[in-house]
Amino acid sequence: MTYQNYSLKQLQQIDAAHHLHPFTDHKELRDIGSRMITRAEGPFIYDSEGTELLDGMAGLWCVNVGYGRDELAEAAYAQMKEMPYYNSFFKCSTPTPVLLSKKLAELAPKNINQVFYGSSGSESNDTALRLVRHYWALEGKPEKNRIISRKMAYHGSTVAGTSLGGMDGMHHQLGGAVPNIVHVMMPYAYELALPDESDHDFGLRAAKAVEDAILEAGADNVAAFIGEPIMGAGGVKIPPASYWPEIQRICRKYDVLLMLDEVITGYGRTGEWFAAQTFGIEADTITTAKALTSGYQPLSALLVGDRIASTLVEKGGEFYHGYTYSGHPVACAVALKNLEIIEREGLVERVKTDTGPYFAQMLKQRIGSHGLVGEVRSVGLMGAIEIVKDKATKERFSPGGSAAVVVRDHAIANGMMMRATGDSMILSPPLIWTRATIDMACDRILKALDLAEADLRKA
Ligand code: PXG
Repeated sequence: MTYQNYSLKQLQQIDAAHHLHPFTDHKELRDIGSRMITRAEGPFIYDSEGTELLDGMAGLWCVNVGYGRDELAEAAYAQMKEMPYYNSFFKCSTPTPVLLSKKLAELAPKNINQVFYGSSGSESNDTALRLVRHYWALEGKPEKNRIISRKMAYHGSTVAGTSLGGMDGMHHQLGGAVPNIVHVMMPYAYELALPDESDHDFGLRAAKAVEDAILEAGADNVAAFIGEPIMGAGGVKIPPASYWPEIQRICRKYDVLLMLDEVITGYGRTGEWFAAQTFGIEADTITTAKALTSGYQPLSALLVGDRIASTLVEKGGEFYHGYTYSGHPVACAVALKNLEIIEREGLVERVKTDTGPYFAQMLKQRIGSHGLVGEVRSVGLMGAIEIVKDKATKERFSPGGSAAVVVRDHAIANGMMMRATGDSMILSPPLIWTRATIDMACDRILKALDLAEADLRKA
């Protein structure tokens, strides 16, 4: 590639003239110009000006094995040379998705043994929605098709993903969502628990909102409940321990399928291969993408439980659904190698027993005591820092979300790439982070918090 022949300014001008970005105010971007990320190695990314940033977000919650893995490039190269593409329609298959499916069936919870591929989390959620509704139709209950989701959920950006998700701004731009999807409260105690309510009781109340929605519709009209085990884009909202077991109990009681969206939590992030294992829940579908290839190739895998799969196989006939790139051989070759690296380096176990607990401890001890921080929370290597004006009363700076942006800008200026969502600062680093990397991140975040506090208290 010859981008080196262009100056940053030139690239920014071309970017502004021709490139529409995701989730971006284009006027604003055109005024300031994009930061051009040109290189990455291990836990670091580098921009065109040579600035080094510690990547606290693993790209966009995906680069779990870190950057610069020659093995992944070689796996893609070898597969492209041998056979870059063939489809898996029309009674054909190619070897890499076959072998990846076997591997995923081994890693997944034991009731899950089948995989349907796409190229993104959004596509996989579209597949999941189609599949659960099709399941009930095949079972002779086509009216059992309502899906219960949650406010602030993120399930992707296609029409189905947006409809399943609970982001108001996205719905406002949709001009009509997929019908029969309802959204109930999210299980986020820090903001939504009543003054004297314990986390445990709040978790049960948040689960009760799902039961109420089932009763309101009538259980015969409800196909499934969908949720991220930990809400990611909504701000790393970690539910109380009482929540998921209660959701499972409610779903079983009313024969409502349980769909987990593990696009962020899958493949080691929470210290288990899947957060279903972290929370001890059994799901009928698990949507995965992102870290399946550590972001080196676009690939998603919907893991389909035996209950749905056997109906689909035995009673389904042809399922009129699939993508050109379902089971793309190159993406699947990269996924196989990526999973091999995660296993060989013991990254899941390391998050569970070493870096995850250390991350939690450092967030609490070093970041949690800062004057701008209302709460820190984490599971495995997925965490958030809640920015407040007043620790005691939980009062926020106004307008909502503006303070976290100030912290984020200082973080980036001090070598720490983080994301701000609402008033939450988010961390979801590569699983290769060591204790030393966590220390480095905390140093940089503390500096950013100090600088932001000076700005915010002065303003
Ligand atoms: N489900 C979940 C839980 C996700 O986090 C998707 C589905 C959709 O995946 P695709 O591959 O279609 O993007 C996601 C994606 C953010 C951010 O700002 C998060 C995502 C995507 C873009 C931005 O945190 N998550």
